[in-house]
Amino acid sequence: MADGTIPAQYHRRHGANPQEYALSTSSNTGKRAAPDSSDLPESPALLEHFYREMLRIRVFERFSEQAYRAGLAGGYLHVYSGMEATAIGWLSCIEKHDPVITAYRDHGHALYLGCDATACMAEIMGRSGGLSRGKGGSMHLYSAEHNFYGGWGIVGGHTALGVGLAFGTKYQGSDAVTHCFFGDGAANAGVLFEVMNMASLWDLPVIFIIENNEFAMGTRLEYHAAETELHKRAEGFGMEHERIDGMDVLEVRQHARRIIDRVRKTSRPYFLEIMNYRFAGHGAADNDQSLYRTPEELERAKKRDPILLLENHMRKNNVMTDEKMEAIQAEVEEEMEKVYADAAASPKPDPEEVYTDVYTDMLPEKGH
Ligand SMILES: Cc1ncc(C[n+]2csc(CCOP(=O)(O)OP(=O)(O)O)c2C)c(N)n1
Repeated sequence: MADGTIPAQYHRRHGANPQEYALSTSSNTGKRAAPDSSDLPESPALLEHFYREMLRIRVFERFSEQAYRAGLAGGYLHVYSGMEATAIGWLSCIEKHDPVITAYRDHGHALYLGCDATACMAEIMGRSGGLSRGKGGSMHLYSAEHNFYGGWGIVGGHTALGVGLAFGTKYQGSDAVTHCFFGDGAANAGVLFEVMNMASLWDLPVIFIIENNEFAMGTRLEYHAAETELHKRAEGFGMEHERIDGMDVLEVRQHARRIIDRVRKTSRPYFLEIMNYRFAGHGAADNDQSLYRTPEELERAKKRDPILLLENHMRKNNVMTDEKMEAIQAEVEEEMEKVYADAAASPKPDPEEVYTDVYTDMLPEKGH
């Protein structure tokens, strides 16, 4: 609406400004002390690293959308724009041997974990140089080398795999912690409740991370969740839980350090809800966002763009000049232009590839 308020039809019963969901505390750890990120002892080099990596995801995905519109990317494409601080702040604190798994909104996680950007783009374009040899597309980035176990399209389904990963590492005697990301919509999937129970019962070192971007496709949180503080669901499973802000990369990092350290030491699962906001449509084919949000709401959310927040932080603390920021932006643009061109030059997979990496009886030599 013109005055920036959210029309009543976008609410069910709470009536609050959807971007003002309360941040709350873990029931088990007392009051949540919000960290003041301006006081964090992060080095200028680390801030520059975060800035560059958030831009890399943002620009990479702009090119991936370009590929989709140009007909170079088939299937689905879901971008992470607005949510970058969550993956980066969190994954900056994990150990190399920690498994990571997520749903189909997976570009940011893959890039930050070190997957080659050209291989990621080639995967999105269905090329043989792709991370999954062009057979998975945007939703199925995967790299065992980086302990990144996908990239999954069945909403909520991969949470069972996440718990399986945690079971596996514990069984092997490793101190690894599994980081299992999923959306607020996925938090309603029945399988999640089954595996939360197992994780708690068996003391599995897994962190369930809800990336609550306030929407499941075009369905707002209030419409799909009877209790909108999703983290509270962990109560029923005797698990520690809390909700934090996911727009400030430094704040995410500070919480991540504390929580990951705790899970590594205790081998107890943790249920975390990170509040962020999706700037783009649900997927590249979501062309009518007016069905579920107003332009004013989006505009207001963009005032807390994670890239902007970090720029402000660096300016305020004299860590980086505007000229330097512009230089990094130009470098990232140049990098991703090349990534796009190189990925597009990668050949399509050999048709024979259709029979590799699949479990089937229907092989040509069997006469099918
Ligand atoms: C089991 C299942 N049901 C429905 C779908 C269709 N679907 C794809 S994405 C999506 C919404 C999921 O939203 P959320 O978990 O919040 O993730 P986000 O897209 O916000 O990252 C749905 C219902 C699906 N892929 N799998």
